[in-house]
Amino acid sequence: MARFSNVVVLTGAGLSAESGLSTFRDKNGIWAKYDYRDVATPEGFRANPQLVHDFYNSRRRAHAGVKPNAAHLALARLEREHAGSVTIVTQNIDALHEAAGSRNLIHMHGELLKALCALCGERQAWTDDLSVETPCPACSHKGGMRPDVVWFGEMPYEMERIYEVLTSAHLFISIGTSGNVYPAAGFVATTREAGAHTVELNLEPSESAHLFDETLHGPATQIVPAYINRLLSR
Ligand code: BJW
Repeated sequence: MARFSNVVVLTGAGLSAESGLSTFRDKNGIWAKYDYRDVATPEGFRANPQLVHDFYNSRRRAHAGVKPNAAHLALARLEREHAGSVTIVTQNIDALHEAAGSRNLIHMHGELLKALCALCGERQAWTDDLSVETPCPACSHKGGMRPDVVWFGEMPYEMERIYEVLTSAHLFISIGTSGNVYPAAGFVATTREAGAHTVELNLEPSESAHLFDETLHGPATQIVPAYINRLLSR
């Protein structure tokens, strides 16, 4: 572990699957029920904002009962016990890393429990349903409220800070992501070029599995705590 001072962890939907949240591209995943163009693009939102609100309202309601699993807890332990730095870059919009106790966390695709006013740019913590009639608490206008998430064609959040941590990483761990969506899918190549040791922990080999120095395949609640135990005891 001594040679891995800076650790960067990229997480995806597979990490939260065993907490009861659906992934996107698995057989029964979200994209098997919805066309991503309707619910996860700015064009889809312009065409039918209420459909998009209903999609995120139902995910926000489902989130109320979910709890972090053993993999989220192991990552929080890594941050607490590792002598160097640990940064989690998550593609997940759920709040399970925070609930597990992770603090150095970047939500690159936004947060389900926040709303953004497209008219005044204000962000708010949000647990209720949203609709086209919801007034913005900051500017009072209706029609501008949207989930604070990053849709296809939009720039993911905090990219400058993310590339800073990626290029100074000694160890890069990718967990529960299929490697289909950029720029996150390109992070392994960036960290490799910068000299990091790269590890994939996923149920099955991802699209980019060949780019990793080490791969471990199985359910996150088993392989993540086991890998982190080994890392911390080195
Ligand atoms: C388990 C498990 C268990 C299951 N244990 N594992 C052509 C080339 C390159 C790029 C593009 C291109 N054409 C278009 C683009 C850009 C586009 C893109 O990548 N498209 C691709 C489809 C090709 N990207 C964008 O538009 C992004 N913005 C952008 O690029 O801006 C310009 C830019 C340029 C340069 C630098 C920086 C920026 C924005 C992407 C926004 C993605 N948004 C979504 C929805 C919003 C959030 C939400 O509603 O939740 O984010 S899409 C969806 O996919 C969601 C996820 O965060 C994201 C990634 O999915 P993830 O997490 O990988 O889930 P799955 O389901 O795919 O995989 C789960 C994995 O877990 C599987 O492997 C399972 O096996 C595994 N698993 N159970 C362990 N128990």
